Amino acid sequence: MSATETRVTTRTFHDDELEQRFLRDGYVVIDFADPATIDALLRAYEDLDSGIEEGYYPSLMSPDLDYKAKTHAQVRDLVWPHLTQVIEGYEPLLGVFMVKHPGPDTEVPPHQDWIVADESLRPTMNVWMPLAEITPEMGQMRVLPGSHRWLEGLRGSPSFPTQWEGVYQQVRDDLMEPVDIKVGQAMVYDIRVLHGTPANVSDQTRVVTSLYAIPENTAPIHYYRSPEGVVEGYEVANNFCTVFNIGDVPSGSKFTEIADYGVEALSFAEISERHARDRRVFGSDS
Ligand SMILES: O=C(O)CCC(=O)C(=O)O
Repeated sequence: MSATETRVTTRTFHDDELEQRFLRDGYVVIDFADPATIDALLRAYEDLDSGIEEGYYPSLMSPDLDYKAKTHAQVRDLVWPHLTQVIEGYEPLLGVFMVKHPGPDTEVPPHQDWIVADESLRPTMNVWMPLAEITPEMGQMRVLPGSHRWLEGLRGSPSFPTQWEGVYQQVRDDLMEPVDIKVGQAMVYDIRVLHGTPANVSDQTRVVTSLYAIPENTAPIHYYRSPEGVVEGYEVANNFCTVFNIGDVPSGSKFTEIADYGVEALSFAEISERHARDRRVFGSDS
């Protein structure tokens, strides 16, 4: 490469083997953080009082803007130095705690995360890192490997129709797989991969930290669907996720409007077939 050429990279991971596993599955589990970082994150979690004592809450959904901004800043400062060693060409967008107090109503059903940046060239990434051991009873992560490549549809607030909503229980129970993530490890994933967590039926609170990252020099965006079913896409500020309240119309510059937005609903047989075909193409034995 000559000195005047610029290298345009669209790869995500520095490491070739991780990159291949990531392209195939949509996620990888890797050794991620040292005990001092985990202790510092736990201290931040304890110091920053969300005021929420029950149920499941990602700090993103707190109505307390000060709590959200402080949580974001602390998680970003502690987690980003580790994530940037693993992926290339990204910048941090939003740091959160994902807290699951014990309770039968704490399932996070299968979903893809909101679109927060253009995904046509590069995926948006998230790192999901337990701060203490997670047993299957505490709300362990489950995924549908490869689904980042073949599920379609826009994702945003307050709610969007999805291709799997009519059959999500069967998809969850028959196709999704548990992901074992030890303390010190993290799941780094393309936010389009279908994922979710069962209820915390243990007697302990589960605390996870999570940091979203978007490609460098990309404008954050958000899709909003009105009660009438009109979808609007907005370019939004970098701090959008810490100041936005779900249900509101986003402020920002509108770049698209789609009347009567809809997606093609898939049957369980169609989802199983896409999943099986994808695993045949990519192979799933390593
Ligand atoms: O923390 C959890 O239980 C679920 C997290 C999740 O699904 C997400 O970060 O999108």
